[in-house]
Amino acid sequence: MFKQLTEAQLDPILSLSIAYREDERENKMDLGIGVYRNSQGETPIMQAVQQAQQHVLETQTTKGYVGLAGNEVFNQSMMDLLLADTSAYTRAAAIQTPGASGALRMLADLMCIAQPDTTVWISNPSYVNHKPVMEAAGLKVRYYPYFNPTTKLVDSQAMLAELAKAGPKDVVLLHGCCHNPTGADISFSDWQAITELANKNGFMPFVDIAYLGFGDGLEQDAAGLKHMADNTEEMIIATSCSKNFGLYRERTGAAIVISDSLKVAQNAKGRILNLARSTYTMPPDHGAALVATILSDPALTQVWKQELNEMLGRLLSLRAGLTKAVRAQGSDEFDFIEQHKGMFSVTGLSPEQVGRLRDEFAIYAVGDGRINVAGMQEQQLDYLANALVTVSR
Ligand code: PLP
Ligand code: TYF
Repeated sequence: MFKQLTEAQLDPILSLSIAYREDERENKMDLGIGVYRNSQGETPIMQAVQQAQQHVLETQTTKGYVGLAGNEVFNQSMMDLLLADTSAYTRAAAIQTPGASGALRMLADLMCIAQPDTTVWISNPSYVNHKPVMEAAGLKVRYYPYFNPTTKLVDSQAMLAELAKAGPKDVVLLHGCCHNPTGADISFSDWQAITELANKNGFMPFVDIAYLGFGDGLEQDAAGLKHMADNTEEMIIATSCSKNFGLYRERTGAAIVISDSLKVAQNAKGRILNLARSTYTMPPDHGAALVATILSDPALTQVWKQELNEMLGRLLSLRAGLTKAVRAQGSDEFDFIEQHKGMFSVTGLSPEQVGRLRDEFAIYAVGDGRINVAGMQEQQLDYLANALVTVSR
């Protein structure tokens, strides 16, 4: 049966991590996979998570099944984080999923049942898994212009002109904040304009928010999403706790469906539960139990918010530091890095230049020129700046 299979395709980002691990050069830098690292280059378990873990350890009395929707306290917490104070709050339903990845797939499967001829519009470029996941579910994918390679910022005009062509059979996938891979985010007025287009032309917004708190802070990062949820009838959201709770391997995320009434949203949730049953049945519990513990306890919530703010502060200072270090090399070519949000920046380097970074400098960036800012250490910024300027000459 299996001999006839064509060769498996490697994930470009995950395989970069393997190559990095095997590199024996001492000055190597991993700017590949999107994992937050502190100034020691580590991804420690957050204090709030450790305390919640202790609490779960002491109070959990069973490992019996939880249920198809996972932890409902967690589900409610995700809606509180993303939709509090919006009109959508009372007409939304959430399901715990194995990471935002699980949410993306469950929501894609749901759309496939509700409207099989849906086309999902994705930013060019977008998160590596967006297209494969949508297509695996049976949906069509189309790209809208997004990134301006000259300014390294969003080309709003081109994006809005193209999105004006999306209609009732279309779904427009947006990054809630901290765009992966570019780091270039849409402005609040873009959120307003896309909301207006959705209402005028009938497409449904789909927001993937995997870096809440890594852009400008928890409140601001959800502002665009909230405006949209407040002002559209239907919208879907995939969200992740991998980055902002540091729970990567625990596979913790949620899918949220907003419709014109709670009844419709809850029915959609029920249909996702049917889909989950035929896919993985139930999501893993541990990560969601930790997040629910943290967000149900005001003191622990404070600890978490403070740590999240420290991570954000580090990202901002690395962005400023790298820009300054590049300037010290006599170049202003990378000034845009300071305007980008979150962990990533697309640098504009070609695959060949990325190859030179790896071969000549032991610096690992993704082939599309993306760098993970959190992978840098303060004392390496001059070395990195020199490498960037050298290969881009
Ligand atoms: N969506 C985006 C935009 C991402 O960057 C990621 C990557 O981590 C995910 C979804 C998947 O996250 P998770 O680990 O929650 O499955
Ligand atoms: O873009 C990233 O680096 C993160 C992590 O198949 C990731 O989103 C990368 C590849 C992948 C799953 C997650």
